[in-house]
Formats: sequence, structure tokens, C-alpha cells
Amino acid sequence: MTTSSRFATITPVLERQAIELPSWAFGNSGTRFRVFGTPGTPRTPQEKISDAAQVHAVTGLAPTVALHIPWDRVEDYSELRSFAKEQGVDLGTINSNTFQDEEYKYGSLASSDPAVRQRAIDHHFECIDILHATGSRDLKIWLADGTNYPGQDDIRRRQDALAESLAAIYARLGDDQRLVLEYKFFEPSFYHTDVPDWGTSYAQVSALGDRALVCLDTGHHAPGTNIEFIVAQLLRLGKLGSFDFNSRFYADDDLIVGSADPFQLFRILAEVIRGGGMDEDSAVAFMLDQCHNIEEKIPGQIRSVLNVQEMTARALLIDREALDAAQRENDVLGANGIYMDAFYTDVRPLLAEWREGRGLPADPMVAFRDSGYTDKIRSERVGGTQAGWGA
Ligand code: PSV
Ligand code: MN
Repeated sequence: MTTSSRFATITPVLERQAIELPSWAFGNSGTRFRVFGTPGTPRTPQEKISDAAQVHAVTGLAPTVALHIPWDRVEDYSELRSFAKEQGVDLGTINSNTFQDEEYKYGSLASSDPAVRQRAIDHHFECIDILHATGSRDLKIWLADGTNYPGQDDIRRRQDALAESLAAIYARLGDDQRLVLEYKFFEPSFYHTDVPDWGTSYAQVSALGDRALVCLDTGHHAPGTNIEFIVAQLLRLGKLGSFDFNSRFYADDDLIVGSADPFQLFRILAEVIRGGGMDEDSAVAFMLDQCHNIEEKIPGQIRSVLNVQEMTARALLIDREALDAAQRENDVLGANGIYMDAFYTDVRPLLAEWREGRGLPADPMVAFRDSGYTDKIRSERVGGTQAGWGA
């Protein structure tokens, strides 16, 4: 079979691919050294949504936008939902935030202080109310909880406290809603975090029920971790709820997905496909969790979703039958060769042609550049306070 006839067999999967964008990617961000402002940066949740809608308009890949509360707090979420629909997108995952209030200095859901825990639980109740108003399905929890010094607090007590807090939140979810618990091995806590790894997240969500699942952020692992193995295992266990895609060179860099290690992204997507994570009935959510510190934000998001699409197409091109036969024969190099053939297939011209056939621009990056949107927001968005990390 030629590459183009093989490509024709994978387009049904590509057609239903959807990658959720994080509202915070459109605001200013940086490091602890400096947050650089950019002309045209959104000042409101509505402006972030308008920017996200541009990504969907030129790629057809990003129909939903995740909100972060309180950064995206508004008076009326139904109105925000209607506004998003008018722009051509829907509201998606609601991310809670228990890492910026003074009260959470020593933890939130895992804190040893019951009053602090209750405050954090109440915040999640607010997020669940928002889920109802926006019609979103997922509540995503990432905790900054942890300690900096051995002996600082009782690790075991904190696990028990976390389990209790999560149970209270889970009990409040609507029947169609899900809780996804994200893990991260360090930062801002440096000695231990209360949800450091997929095993801890899995143990905690398994105790809750079927609608509690693990969120895998690709930037939240120690260097050298075989992330695709975790993907395979979580899919096997039916507990992979969602992805936060990004790239890292060193820590939680939040760089453009597929930029640091395209082959790793390919390997991850190959396991997703192998485990049924892209089947029609799959409930795995694919999201970006990135920050664009120095590059332009909207093109940064366009590049990101295109990278995911490109590696998905390559991973779908793996000749599964031939690979399976080679694996069963212990044909080590043969199997590896089949796998690598798919990785090295340049699908960009085929994707461009396919996009055009669906009424989308062949090159979304160019289409956005030529749209004049950047100049428009730069001249219109004058004054006010630009949204940024923490705003
Ligand atoms: C933490 O590093 C994280 O990846 C979580 O997903 C948060 O929701 C996100 O960053 C933004 O704070
Ligand atoms: Mn994340």
C-alpha cells in the first residue's frame, strides 16, 4: 500500500480528534525571574476564549477551552458559555486552584489543618457548580501540596486527609461529571508532594469510584521516565482520564508539545491508540497545558495542536499487523524497523491536502498570520490589566 492510500484509512480517527486548549496559555506567563507582557494579551476570560477560537478556526482541532478558577471567574457562567459558542467553541474542563491563597501555604486538600481542608473542599464545590453552569464534564485537580523538609509533616496523615477531602468532592459530582487527579513529582514542594506519581493518583481515585480518573501531564515526570508505559498501564486499568500535553527539557517547562522530543510524543500516542484511547467510544480527554513565555501565544497553540495531529497520524500509520507478527516471532530489529518506519513517515503534505479537502487552510500557521487578528487585538486591547499567571 502506498503512504497516501494508507493515510486514507486513518482519516476517520483524525476527523474526530479534539484537543482542549488551556485558557491560561493565552495570558502572560514566565518564570520566577520575569513574566514578559505582550501587546494584545487578553484581559478577560472572554478575550482568552476569542483567542482560543482562532486556533480552532484554522485547525478544526480545538473545539473546547479549559477554564482555571479563580483566574477565569465571571459573574455568569451560562453567559460565558453562550459567548464561547458564538465564537465557535465550547467550555471544557474546570481546573481548580488551591495553590495561590495565603491559607494554602502548607497545603490544601492534604493539609493537616481541618479548616484549611474545608476551605479547599468548598473551592471545589464552587468548581462543581461551575461545571453545571458551563455544561462541562471534568473537574481537574492538581495540588501543590507537599513538604520541603523530611519530618516537616506526617506523610501518612496527609494521604489520609487527602482521601477524605477527595471523597467529599467526589460525592458532590453530578452523574455525568468526572474528577481527574493530576500528579507531579516535585514543585512547588521539593521534598515530597502529596500526589507525586501515577500510582498515588491511581490509588486515590480508585478508592473514589468509576468517575474518578488519573490525569497525566507529560511534563510531570522525572527525566528518563517511560511515559508511554504509564499510558499503557492506565488504559489497561481503565483509569486514564486525561492528558495535559506539553514538552520539557529539564523540569515542568510547559513548552510546546512535541517540541523537545517528537519521538516521545509519537511513542505516547502509539500507546494511546494501541490501548483504545482514540477509539470512537473512548472518554480520554486530550488537553494542552502549556505556557508561551517568549513566543506568540496563538501561533504557539496552533503549532501545538498541529504537532499532536501530526504525531497521531504517524502513530496511526504503524502497520499493526506486521508489527504484531514480528513481535510474536521475536524479530527484535524487524519489529523496531516497522515502528520506526511509521515515525519517519512525513505526513505533513498529506495532512495539508486533507485539511484543504475539509475546507480548512492547508497551512494553519500561515492562515492565522494572514488573518490580521494579531494586529486587530494589538490595537483594540489597550489599557486594562493583562491576564497572567495568577491574574
Ligand atoms: C501544575 O504544574 C499544572 O500542570 C496543573 O495542571 C495546573 O492546573 C496547571 O499547571 C496550571 O496551573
Ligand atoms: Mn498540568
